Amino acid sequence: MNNASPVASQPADPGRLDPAELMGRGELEALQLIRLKHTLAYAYDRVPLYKRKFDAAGVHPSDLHELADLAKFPYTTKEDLRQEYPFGMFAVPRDQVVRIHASSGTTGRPTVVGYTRNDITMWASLVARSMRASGVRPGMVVHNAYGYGLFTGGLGAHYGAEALGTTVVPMSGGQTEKQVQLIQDFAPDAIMCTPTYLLTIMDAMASRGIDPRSTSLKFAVCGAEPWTEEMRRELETGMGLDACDIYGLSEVMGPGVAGECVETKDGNHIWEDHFIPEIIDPFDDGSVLPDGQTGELVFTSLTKEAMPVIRYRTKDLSSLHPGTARPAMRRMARISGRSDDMIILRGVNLFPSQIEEIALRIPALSPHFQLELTRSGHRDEMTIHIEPRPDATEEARAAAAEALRRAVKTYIGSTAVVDIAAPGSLARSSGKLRRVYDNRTRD
Ligand code: DLL
Repeated sequence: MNNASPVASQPADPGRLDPAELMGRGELEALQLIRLKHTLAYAYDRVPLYKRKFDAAGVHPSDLHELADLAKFPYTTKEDLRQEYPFGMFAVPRDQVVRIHASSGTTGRPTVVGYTRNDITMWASLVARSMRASGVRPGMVVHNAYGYGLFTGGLGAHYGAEALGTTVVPMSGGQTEKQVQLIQDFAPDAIMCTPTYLLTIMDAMASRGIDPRSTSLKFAVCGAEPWTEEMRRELETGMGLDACDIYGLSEVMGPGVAGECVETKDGNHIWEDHFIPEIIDPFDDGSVLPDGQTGELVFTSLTKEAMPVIRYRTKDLSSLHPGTARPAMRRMARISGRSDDMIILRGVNLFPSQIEEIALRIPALSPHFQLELTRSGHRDEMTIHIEPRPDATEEARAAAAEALRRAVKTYIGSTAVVDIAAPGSLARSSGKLRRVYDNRTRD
């Protein structure tokens, strides 16, 4: 996509790639095995939870002889991390932990994660690697609109941008008017924020009479929430830039577990010299699935000191594919959703990203939508509240609503009510956008 872009058409500059990005698969796997043996023994010796779990499963770090032996080891879940709240997962004395982050913890206790000084350096280098893959270069100005604070997005992107040698503007999320002003004043080359927040910024520019395509921005590095190829097209054409994905989660590190290459734009390459990915069957017995099949993504860290994670279940649904621009590193398919965010509507499973994909193919519809779930009697209903494009006529709006209703029925199998909302009436994102409002009363 967007192959006409000047940057996308140039080959990557191998002189500046991390040597690990140029390894062959055999060399990479040899490195993984050495690091994995170390990590298993390190976690077992230093974190009581791992010792308990390994002992209960009857496995010992010395049972790992080849990479495939990892499947013998037990999974780690968010629940495990919660039970060790706040610092029980740390493998080093607390005074060696230089930074704490925590997940939002909207349900139950937050999950706390910690970093040694080396962890921070490693994390920054991987965010820098991801940014570079997405087109950002030393010397550029980077506008960072990921939220700063306990969320890993802001500081994670910040340290990565510094490590890459860019000039970082630590704007954080929110204050959209100010974002627009600073983008005009500081002329950044790249922006980092969630895809839905970039949409908010783009709309704010347009409503101030600024052509979003006229700014200095050439690259966007967007992640922290699911998004689609249709949303990429919306942002790229609307803002005249190259938009790439970046993936990560606090428990495993933060942003930069995987990043997308601007020259191929075909999904995130997982930085496998630091993390081993697996795909497992989330609904069955948790067995490991072969590459290409969709299931729950699981990660084992290979170089983390403060908080190693062994077979951490992310709840993110994806699949693994061979590397392209970085041949030895596998790619992950776009996250279709989280297994615990899946909407089950009258027996049909669906994710908001499926609605995004369908809606954005209908020219009169905008990317601004919310899903509302209600129950009348024993029947669950879903209403898609969606804004039309402001210039769409009344007839076009009505036709679009009908087209969306029909496409949802055909491609997803669900009957939905479509409500065309007034332009500008739905909540806008300033970070991770909430798409689903579940108002079903529990029986
Ligand atoms: O969202 C880390 C991050 C910050 C990634 C900035 C990228 C950019 P958490 O708050 O712990 O960490 O949320 C992690 O967000 O399990 C996914 O469900 C979702 N997620 C993150 N990146 C993507 C992405 C950060 N590129 C959770 N596509 C993960 C889809 C994503 N979902």
